[in-house]
Amino acid sequence: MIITTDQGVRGGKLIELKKTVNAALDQCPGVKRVFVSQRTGNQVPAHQLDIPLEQAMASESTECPPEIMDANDHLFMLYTSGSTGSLKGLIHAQAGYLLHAMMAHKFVFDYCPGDIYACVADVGWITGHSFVVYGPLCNGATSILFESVPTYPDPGRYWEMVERLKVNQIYLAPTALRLLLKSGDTFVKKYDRSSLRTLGCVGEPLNHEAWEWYHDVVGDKRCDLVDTWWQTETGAICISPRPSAPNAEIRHGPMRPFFGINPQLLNEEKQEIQGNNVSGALCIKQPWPGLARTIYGNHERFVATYLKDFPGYYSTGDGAHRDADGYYHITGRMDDVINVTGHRLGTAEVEDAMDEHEAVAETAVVGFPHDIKGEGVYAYVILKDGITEPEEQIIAELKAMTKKKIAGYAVPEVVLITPGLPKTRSGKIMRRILRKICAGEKESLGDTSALADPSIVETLIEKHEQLTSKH
Ligand code: 7RM
Repeated sequence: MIITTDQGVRGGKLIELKKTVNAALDQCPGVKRVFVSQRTGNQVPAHQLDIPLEQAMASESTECPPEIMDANDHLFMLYTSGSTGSLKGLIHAQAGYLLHAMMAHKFVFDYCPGDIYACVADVGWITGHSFVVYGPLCNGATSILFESVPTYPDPGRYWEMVERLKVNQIYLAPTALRLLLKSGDTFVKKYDRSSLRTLGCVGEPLNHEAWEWYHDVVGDKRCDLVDTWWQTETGAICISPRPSAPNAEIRHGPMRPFFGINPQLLNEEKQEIQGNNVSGALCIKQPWPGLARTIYGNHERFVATYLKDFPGYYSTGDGAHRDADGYYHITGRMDDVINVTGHRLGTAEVEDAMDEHEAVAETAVVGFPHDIKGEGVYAYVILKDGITEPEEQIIAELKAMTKKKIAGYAVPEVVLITPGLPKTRSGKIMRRILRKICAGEKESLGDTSALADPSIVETLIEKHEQLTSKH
């Protein structure tokens, strides 16, 4: 079995993790050797069974005969940090996981023999496991490994790769799109992208502006865009458009359930909400092949985290909307829902409305304690490069846009213009930190070791304090 950590598990957490693994090893007399790959250079505590992987590989043959495994034997354990709580070692098993990863790679991306496919995610994220390694390998695909950032040496990096390697399918995160669209269209247009057929995206809600840029500029309006929804725990893609399906329709949002997935929206009474044009807690009704089997060493925690909130369902923790035609749209994490004078607001909805502003590259919205309204809306906004319009004017326009597109109660009380946002390495905004900053609780930010660039926190605190001292 291979144990990996997602990118959130670094520094202090990595040491904590290795201590946990070492303690577990002392209890497992069956384990003979532990190969350790020192990728980050962190000084983690060693165990007497540890052998450096690189050293062991140097003396081995490159031939590896296959081993027959049982369907439910462990395939890998992925340690994931989550934004709160201690580390969870999620276990994925052999057959079900591989089947799901293989089918999703084939049918969602419309992978055909001979195609050249690139998933640019970090291998340490579940997206890398399922869609760089296991899914493509099961399909015998030509799969590109990408180990860099989208802006080095310049924001044309992905598209240069597409032209040079004639990539047919590309899979990336919304955070990369929002970063790249800041620099305009020239870096895209200077490369030949005619090989591209399917454009994939995963990790966070994909706002309309980024969807259109990806579809219209990158894909020249002729590629299928698959905004795919899934989680570490679900193993592979669960809700997404499927270009290979008969009568496939490609529109904005993650869309329809993948084979074997039965999504349901549940209300606060824990009942299924029937019909269309409704919103609720996104749950999955029956188990499916790719579902993680357990949290290593703590099955009770697995049950308590995923199966208790809505008895009889797997609880995803996300909110979703089922539109008039029965398609699904993710509205964000349920914990992030803001309650303004009794109105429940999904963060994705407000962000999507503001992202339409032509000066805006990216936004993050959180709630902050408000004496009268219960919670107020606080918006962090990153502007595109080269914007000359005065900030005051942009802020006024953003407020007007949210009012017009959603309602008066959705208008942000505060808009803070910032050069960056606190993100994990898979590009997820850590809203917990943003909530603490605007609530003035900078002393209790909690664990920030999962951040790609921790220095942004100081900048945000400074900007917030400047803004509040002005009022
Ligand atoms: C694959 C992955 C899972 C969480 C999930 C959502 C969010 C992922 C989308 C999305 C809106 C999407 N695994 N999420 N994909 N939200 N639209 N297409 O990201 O375990 O790291 O994260 O990511 O909140 O619960 S993960």
